Amino acid sequence: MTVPVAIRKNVESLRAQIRDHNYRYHVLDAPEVPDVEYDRLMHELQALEAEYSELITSDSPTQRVGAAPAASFGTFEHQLPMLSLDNAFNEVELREFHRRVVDRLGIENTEAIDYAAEPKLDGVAVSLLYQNGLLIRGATRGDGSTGEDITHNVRTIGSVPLSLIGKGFPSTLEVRGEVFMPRAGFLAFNAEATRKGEKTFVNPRNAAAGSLRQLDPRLTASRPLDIYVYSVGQVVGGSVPDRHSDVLDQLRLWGLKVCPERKVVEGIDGCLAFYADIGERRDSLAYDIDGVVYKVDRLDYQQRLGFVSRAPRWAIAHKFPAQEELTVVRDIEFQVGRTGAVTPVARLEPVFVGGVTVSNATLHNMDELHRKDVRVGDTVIVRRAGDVIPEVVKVVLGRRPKRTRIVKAPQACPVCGSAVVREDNGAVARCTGGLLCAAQRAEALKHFVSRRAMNIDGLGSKLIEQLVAADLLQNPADLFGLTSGDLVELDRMGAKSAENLLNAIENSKQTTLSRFLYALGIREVGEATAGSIASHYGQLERIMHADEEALQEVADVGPVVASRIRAFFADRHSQEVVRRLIESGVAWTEFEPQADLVNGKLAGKTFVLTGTFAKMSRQEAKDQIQAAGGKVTGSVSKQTDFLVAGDKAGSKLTKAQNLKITVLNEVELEKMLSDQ
Ligand code: I6G
Repeated sequence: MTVPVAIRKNVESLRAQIRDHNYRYHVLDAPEVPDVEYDRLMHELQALEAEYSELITSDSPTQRVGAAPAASFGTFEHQLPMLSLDNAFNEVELREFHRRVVDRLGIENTEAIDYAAEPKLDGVAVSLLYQNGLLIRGATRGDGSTGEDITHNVRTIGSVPLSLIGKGFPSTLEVRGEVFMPRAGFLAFNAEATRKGEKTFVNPRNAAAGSLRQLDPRLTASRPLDIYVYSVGQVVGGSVPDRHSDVLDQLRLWGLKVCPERKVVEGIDGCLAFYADIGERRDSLAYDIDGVVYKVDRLDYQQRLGFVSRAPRWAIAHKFPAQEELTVVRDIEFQVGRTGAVTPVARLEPVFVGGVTVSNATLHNMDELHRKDVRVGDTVIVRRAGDVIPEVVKVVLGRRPKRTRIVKAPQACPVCGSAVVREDNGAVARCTGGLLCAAQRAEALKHFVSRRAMNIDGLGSKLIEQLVAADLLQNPADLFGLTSGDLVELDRMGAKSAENLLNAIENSKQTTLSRFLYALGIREVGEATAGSIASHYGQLERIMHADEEALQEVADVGPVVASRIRAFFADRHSQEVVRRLIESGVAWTEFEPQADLVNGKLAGKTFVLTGTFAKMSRQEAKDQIQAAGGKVTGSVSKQTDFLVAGDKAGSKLTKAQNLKITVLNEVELEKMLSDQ
């Protein structure tokens, strides 16, 4: 049966639309239609292809997960070897690299070298081969000469185009890049695997490698994998631009996804600034990286520089300090947190990881301790990523000594001796001592004074522990009764430090309702929830008297949070603390919420703040926006209404501009706030 021309045309049109949506979603990060519309187009195409199977082509968007499970992977010979990169572990080694480049090229002005810089992703290197614009092969690096044929698996990655778009691509084009699993996808995958009692992955890199190594492409398709391409390999029947940075821009126009953090920098100072900038933002990137890569931008220079053994002379990976290391567990002890949760903590042989020496690592809770089966004497992998508390990732079973000690959950609180109960099916052990427990008291106070809560400068953990131990602080209200006579009795506290601290305590009294609520440390009430509640009610009295049903009208507040808030304010002791705090002079501006905020300009508006502001801190800006009914989130998306950009705004600004989001400066924000 011949297929009617109208059907053929419809199929072609559906494919073109789906490819365009894919490109906008994955490569431009600016989807144009909601997911339901995409799904509708896909279903329509699937239905037509089911009816007219002769229309199916290998690059149809329906054919990502085509192949049946394989018995093993075939091998694939790389036409051009897939090289590795030399590493620089510090500035001296980087400078030596630059010096070699300059000397070999015989260039006088050392700043005259442009480098194309980008983050080095922690994933799996792959090669993608396009023939006449169609993806015909995907392969791993392997030993550099021979890799594994993983075509069926790479085809399942949404951001890998099955066919190139645009014009002028070479008839044979090989691109190389890194397949990775974004952190959010990795955490969600592991959470689901834990829930199902299945194997979890140690880190996103292993998750990406394990997912690509599946013999059944349907399994790979179910994993949240992504790709950034970073160079070209074989190019036949066409050409690419003569600068590496332009090559990447061209690849993007052909539909391939390149890292948005890439940048051309000048000379060694440019490289170092890029390294510092990415290093600072490392933890807020959506994916794990282990360094940055610099490549001499001019391809004619690359050609002149050539290769040494298996690495190019024109590129180097500048590594960040390792985030994972091996060490030995000396002991496992229990710490009591603000809400009484008893957390197992591994005491470790000190080890240098993530740029600092680590001697303690959390084991999170009893479930984790059992699941990971960590014992005293074990060698473990410890991870410290950015400011996150170091954690024990897993035990290296091959190094388990004959004699190890298994640690059981305590029956009594290690600090106050109160009974410990088990919650959440035994996962969480909790001390029942409440504020009678010195540990819970100290933690509640540390939270109360913290930067995002009452923001009392100079009152660190050690000092609070001393004040609690000296019985000078029973609860947050006692802070406002401290005298310089109390303070000078403490270790290493002179009259001047005491005076500074008392000033800081005094200055903290003028606050916002949102900060005050957050500072109270009500269980499940984090900063965002406190902000929503404060905006909704505007006045503390109203919150204290709201019932659970009313509380659930607040965005983000469900039955559990509502019951925690109710229970907190129903408690006589909490009421007393709140009363004393207010009597001591803790104050904020109250407002009429419904009239002001529901009709106010900022109600329902979502803001993202980036860069450095001249007059106010980012936190102050956030507080003011929330107090005016707006919402502040951390990342730019199509849901964002305004990006407020301060000095040195980076990728968020670019993203907002791409998404055509209104960008405000600090002055414009102030005006908007004062117009309320
Ligand atoms: O392993 C690599 C990671 C990132 C690379 C690489 C890269 O560029 C951003 N570039 C080359 C040329 C090579 N390996 C060989």
